Amino acid sequence: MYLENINGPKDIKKLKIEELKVLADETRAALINKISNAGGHNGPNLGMVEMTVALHYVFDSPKDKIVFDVSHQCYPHKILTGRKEAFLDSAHFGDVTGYTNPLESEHDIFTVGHTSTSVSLALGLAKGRDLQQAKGNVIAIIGDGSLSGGEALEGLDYAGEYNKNLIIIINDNDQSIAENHGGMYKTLKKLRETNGKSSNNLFKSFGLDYRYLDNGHDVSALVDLFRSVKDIDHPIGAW
Ligand SMILES: Cc1ncc(C[n+]2csc(CCOP(=O)(O)OP(=O)(O)O)c2C)c(N)n1
Repeated sequence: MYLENINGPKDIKKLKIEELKVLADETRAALINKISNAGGHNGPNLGMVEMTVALHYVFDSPKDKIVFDVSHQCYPHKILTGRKEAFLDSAHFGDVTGYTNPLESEHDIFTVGHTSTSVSLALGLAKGRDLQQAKGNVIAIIGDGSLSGGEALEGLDYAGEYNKNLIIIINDNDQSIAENHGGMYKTLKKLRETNGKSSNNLFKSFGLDYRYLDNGHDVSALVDLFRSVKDIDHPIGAW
């Protein structure tokens, strides 16, 4: 078992790419162990397992800052950043909350539960980094449902004219708490149907650079994608 030796991102980086797939499977098993016995957010977290493994493999948290939208999809992140007992051992299920919490870990940047916040929060962190002339990647993760909230749209608009490192991962699983409504969802559908090639591209319209990945559960493809955008010198939306 790899997971028993994982106490933070440094341990994940010791693994080979093929081993990451096994770690993802073990992380998913830990997740299911907790949510099937104690409840919690199922779908958002099951969708994030491989992505979280790849994020911590490529980026250097906490120097690189990962900002989750809503943060209800942070359970794999908690499992991989020193809090696995809260998912493996029923006596410790109550040790962690269902959202990111800086009191729990240096890898959690904000206490948050509202949708549509991650892009703006990440931009604030990026600006702070720039003012201090510091280095590091800032990564915002946002789902398709949260993308239509006003604060997310303001964040994307500002990101379009920002000129330093900012990576926005849009996790478009075509799922939300309820059905998505609004014109942007036609555009997102078109992007999914064309493997990101549709000329009608919401993110490019905001002035962002853009990459598309079809299979968000392919850990090796995710590692390649994240390596290709790590330390980028301008904002980019990675799908
Ligand atoms: C301001 C606000 N409105 C509504 C909610 C309720 N809510 C929680 S998650 C969610 C949608 C999540 O969908 P998406 O962003 O696509 O993420 P996914 O769960 O698919 O990863 C909503 C509306 C909230 N947390 N905050």
